Amino acid sequence: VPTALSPLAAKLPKDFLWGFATAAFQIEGSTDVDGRGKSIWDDFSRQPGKTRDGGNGDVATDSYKLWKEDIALLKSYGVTSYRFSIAWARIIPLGGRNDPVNPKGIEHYSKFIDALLAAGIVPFVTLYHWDLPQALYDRYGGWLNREIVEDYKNYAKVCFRAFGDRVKHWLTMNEPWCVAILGHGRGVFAPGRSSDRNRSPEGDSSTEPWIVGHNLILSHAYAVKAYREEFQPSQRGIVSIALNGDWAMPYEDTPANVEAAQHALDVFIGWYADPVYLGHYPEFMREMLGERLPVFTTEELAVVKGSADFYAMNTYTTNLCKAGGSDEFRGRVEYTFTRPDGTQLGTESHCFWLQTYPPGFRQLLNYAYKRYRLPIYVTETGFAVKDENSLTMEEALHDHDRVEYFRGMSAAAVAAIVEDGVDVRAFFPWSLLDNFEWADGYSTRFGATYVDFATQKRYPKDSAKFLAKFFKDNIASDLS
Ligand code: GBH
Repeated sequence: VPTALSPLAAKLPKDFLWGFATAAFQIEGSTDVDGRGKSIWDDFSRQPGKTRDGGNGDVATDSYKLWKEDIALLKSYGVTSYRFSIAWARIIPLGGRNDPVNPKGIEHYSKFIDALLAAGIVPFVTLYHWDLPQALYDRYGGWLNREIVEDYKNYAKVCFRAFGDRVKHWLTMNEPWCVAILGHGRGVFAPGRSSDRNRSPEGDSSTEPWIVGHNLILSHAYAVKAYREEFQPSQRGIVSIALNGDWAMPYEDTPANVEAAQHALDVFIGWYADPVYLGHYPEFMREMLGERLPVFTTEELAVVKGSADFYAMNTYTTNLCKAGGSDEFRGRVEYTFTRPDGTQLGTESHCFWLQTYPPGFRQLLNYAYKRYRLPIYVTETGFAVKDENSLTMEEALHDHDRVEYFRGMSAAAVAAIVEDGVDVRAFFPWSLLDNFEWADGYSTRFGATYVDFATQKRYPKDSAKFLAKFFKDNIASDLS
């Protein structure tokens, strides 16, 4: 398989980070081990009808127990970094600022981090990937309540204090859009709130997502302030927030559709990135939501603006955007993958929201770099092969469509770096393993490694081999 960038192109810099990404609830299992508190995903995923196949997070890939195997696997792929998340409820089982810290939780991640470093792998840590301590939801409604800002900050500080001597790359949270919209608008993710009474006994989809988003931004920003004041001067790490966002392309090149595409970017990305990097909500969101969009005080804005050291990009696909939609969660834009001539934009996946389209990724990198003006770390990108779960393992290991996806996405990143001058510093495919895919349960596989859930054995797919070779060939080393 040819993987060289091009005979003339320079190699990626020696300190370019590549590795896989995971999240605690999707891989750990062991939900009642070593003093872990409950998270909002525990009961949610155990409730009938919440996941497609009835799967829950009780075992997942058993990585709380099999962590040494996971590190051996990472090492076999030659990664230089690993992005994983810490379960808040393992560190502070009841979540709050006055609740006790669990030494066993600290110990687990501490030895995990030590083992990564011993294997030459840079730990890249997410503090919050959707597994809110249940106790905070029961106590005051979790992200709906401004109280959480103080509790989240306290949790983050416990982590900075315990791990910051060794962890130099932090993400405060993963994809706040998903927490707000999928958790408190559509109700498809925990805590499952929605105005749709067939789905949820409580919730108000017209107001709650915007309140939750606001509290997520404040929580992020005050945690970063604490890091910068109390830890960064000695620990010298960097911190950001991982934002989901896919490239938005006008369905047809008309002014209305060009505007629609910008509105999609405003709601998916700008909702968070504009306050954090530019110091204000997008004008379009204010227009769309009026008084439903909360307002930052001057003092808060000073904390929010500039509260990230780099841009952390989670991106999977490109959407064709048409004016005239009514869904506020998508910026009142209609999405499609079908071009005006009836052809599909890219290769279909197992997810309704995902097709392969690397040129859009290159455009998104350019857009984010121009607008937010910071180095970009690609903290997630990945593909679920259509109907992979109904294949035999032998068949699934030859994940051709995922190989082609990553071939295209890695080449697009390189083109953005080498030809467009975009400062991209990391690339983390989602995911190391097939794992608990939230509302899809185990019916959708995103792993570059196949997991046989009956035995918990791991088997590299062709895509893992492709990625390992690609980065081995294309990152400069002392030898090359
Ligand atoms: C990531 O989210 C997650 O971080 C990760 O935990 C997950 O396992 C992985 O991707 C694979 O799903 O059609 O308007 O409902 C993916 C980002 C953003 C993708 C929202 C689906 C749906 C938009 N997601 N998007 S909409």
